[in-house]
Amino acid sequence: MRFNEDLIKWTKHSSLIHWIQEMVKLCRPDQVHLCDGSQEEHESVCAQMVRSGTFIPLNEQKRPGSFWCHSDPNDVARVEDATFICSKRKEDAGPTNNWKDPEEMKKMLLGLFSGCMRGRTLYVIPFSMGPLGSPSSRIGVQVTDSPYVVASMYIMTRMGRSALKALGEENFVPCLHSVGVPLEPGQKDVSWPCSSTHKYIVHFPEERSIMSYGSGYGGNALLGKKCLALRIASVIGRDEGWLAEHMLILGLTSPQGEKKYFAAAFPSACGKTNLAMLKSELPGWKFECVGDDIAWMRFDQDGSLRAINPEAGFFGVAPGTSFKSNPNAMLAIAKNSIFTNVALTLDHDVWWEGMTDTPPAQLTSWLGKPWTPNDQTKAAHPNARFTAPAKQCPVMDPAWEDPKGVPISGLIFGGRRSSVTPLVCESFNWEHGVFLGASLSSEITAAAAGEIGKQRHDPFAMLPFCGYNMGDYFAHWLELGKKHPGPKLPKIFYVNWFRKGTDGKFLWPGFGENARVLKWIFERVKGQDNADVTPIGLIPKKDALDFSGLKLSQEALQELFDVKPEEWRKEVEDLRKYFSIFKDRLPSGITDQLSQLESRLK
Ligand code: SAT
Ligand code: MN
Repeated sequence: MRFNEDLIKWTKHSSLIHWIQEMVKLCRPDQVHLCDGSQEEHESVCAQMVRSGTFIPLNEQKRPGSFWCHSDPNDVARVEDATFICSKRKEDAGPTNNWKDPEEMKKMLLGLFSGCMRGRTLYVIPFSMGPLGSPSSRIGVQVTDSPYVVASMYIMTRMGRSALKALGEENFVPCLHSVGVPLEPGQKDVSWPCSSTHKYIVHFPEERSIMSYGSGYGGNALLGKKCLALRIASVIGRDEGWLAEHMLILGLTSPQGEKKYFAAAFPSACGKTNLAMLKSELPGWKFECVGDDIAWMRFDQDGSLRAINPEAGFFGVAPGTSFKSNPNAMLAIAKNSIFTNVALTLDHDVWWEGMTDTPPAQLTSWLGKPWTPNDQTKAAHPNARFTAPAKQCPVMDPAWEDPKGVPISGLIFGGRRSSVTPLVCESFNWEHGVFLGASLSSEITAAAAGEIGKQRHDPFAMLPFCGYNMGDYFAHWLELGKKHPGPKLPKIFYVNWFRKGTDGKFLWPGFGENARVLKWIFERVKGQDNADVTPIGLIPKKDALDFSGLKLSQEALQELFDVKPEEWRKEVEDLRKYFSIFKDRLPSGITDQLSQLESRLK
């Protein structure tokens, strides 16, 4: 095939050339396309999807350069049951990951991949997670038969020839992906091909490679994101002494002009994107965004924890996003964006629940069917997504692409808890903070296929994303704090925007008002003496949280910070049971913290 000539012109990386040739032999595509990453190429891939019926172009006047598409109704979220960590030893994947012997898994997958791209084009996407050429960045090369993936990776990563150049002859992460629907001669394609029988999202942490089969959806198919930047990167971070986390990164500037950066972990679809680009309701306090989903963090020589955002775009939950809840996201998606599983308006713009108070009178639903407000179903899927270039967000931090990363002063964990945990609390120290991260639990959201609303433990919001034994991961966190003691070690906080009152309603307005909580956190990292000690951690002293201009009843305030010992004793019991799944891989630091919490509650 002709691509070989280009390939050797583009790179001298012999094992990369060999790997690509092997993948072509295995998958047997009709054509091979090496992605150069140019805008012309992006436009032509999108135009081709318009011709094939995958994409509908949006109204050029309203949303230039943008497209609407809807997936197969069975391919709308990450498939955690079908996600595997295939380390050599089962214990190294740990009790929170699905595991299969790597040799067996590979054998089975090679069977599935064999000839899986017949009738299709195989695209080769070299991509950089992290700014091009930054020593903290990692290069992956994804082979895929999905043009939707190519167009999305163009937005989400730095991809193409520049990434190959940055790679030089260093190691890369091989990422093989197929939608798993070969086309027989004359067979007509569907608009969203995916396998109805086999889905596998598989990671080989020792050889640092990824194979994903059968799904075209975001987290299953854009392999730079959850697969590389979290699951594989967490393993690399463990081995090299840094952290790959499911965290947004934001910069906060006080009215006095002082700036601090924070990184915050929340499970998928718990408001990370909203917090990352928050429009402050507090006069004078300015928020800027470095990233909305993933942080790679390492300590520098001065003992500062520095964070980079490995991504170049946002793959955010659309429903609930509006000019009220997140105006900066709305501006970021004003052009050059891809919308998946939202509703389409008659004049070819997009709509979703929560975008406006009243829905348009007539829509095409995410299922591609006519929809009116009388319909009982939702017009957009609850996990519908926008894909938009980060640089279009009006509040990107000036340092968001700084290869050195930004210095982190505080780390924040949060989950969706209707009771028990208060609006905000601060850990007593690093070890206690790691315990707070490990104790995170949250209600399941539509971001993953599963029982929505059910409470589950989601340590560090990394449950679906940690590429090794979660017990070892806790130990890694504890170890890093020990290695880097001193004034620059970030303080650790826990927040809960989702606590409900006895009436079942949210106690806290959330969104822009979360700025008030961030302000207290800012003051705490500056060393302000405005916290009270409780058995579970430090909470704001009375009147230390700025509630100016906010209508909040005295009872609501009381309930937001209520620490009920009997509830917390239950929590301890539940955590003890949960942590026992890690057996001998649970570090003593965590058990010590649990016992200390228990005795403080007495
Ligand atoms: O995993 S995705 O990238 O599809 C979104 C998420 O769950 O955070
Ligand atoms: Mn996420």
